[in-house]
Amino acid sequence: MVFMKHELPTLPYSYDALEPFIDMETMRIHHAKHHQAYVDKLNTALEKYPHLQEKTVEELLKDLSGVPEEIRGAVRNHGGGHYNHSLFWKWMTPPIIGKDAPTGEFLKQIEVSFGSFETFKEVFTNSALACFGSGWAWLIKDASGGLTVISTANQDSPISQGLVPLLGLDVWEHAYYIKYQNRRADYITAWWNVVNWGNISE
Ligand code: MN3
Repeated sequence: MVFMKHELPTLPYSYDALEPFIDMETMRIHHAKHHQAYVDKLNTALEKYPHLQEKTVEELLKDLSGVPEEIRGAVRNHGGGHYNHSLFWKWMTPPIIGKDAPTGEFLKQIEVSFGSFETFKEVFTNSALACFGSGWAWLIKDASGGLTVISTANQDSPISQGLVPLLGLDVWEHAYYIKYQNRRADYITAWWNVVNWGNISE
């Protein structure tokens, strides 16, 4: 049996590609240090459990109760960190003029669920601001297919609750402290400029 180690995905852009909104130093440390640490600690947690090494991180997180109690917390935290960040990088892109909002069917779904794109942004921003301590704000699709905004603590992933994350924002201080210090609101405002609406609409 081959031990399929979890690996740090390469970024789809360079560390300085999201400047000036997300700075190069933050991106470098966030990806090469923080995300790498989640990957390493997930692999370490799985060392003693060969049957779990064949599963994808998504499969592990969707069925945390199937993970032995001894490593459940580690899989939830580090597996969640690995999975959430892998999505997070893809949800961002160097800012493209004129592509700063969703279009087509996805825009329609947002309008049905929130009334307007501007209202959605407000609801999502407020959720990201209100998230106490470390966590994430999410746009998710629920079981009935409706779109909702939620937040989760730490690295808890919506997929562990049976929800499909369509967009997520990391509001851990490590995501913004170098450039924005305690100004989470400024980080969120800047982040909207680098959201990859093309990717999310798909
Ligand atoms: Mn992070």
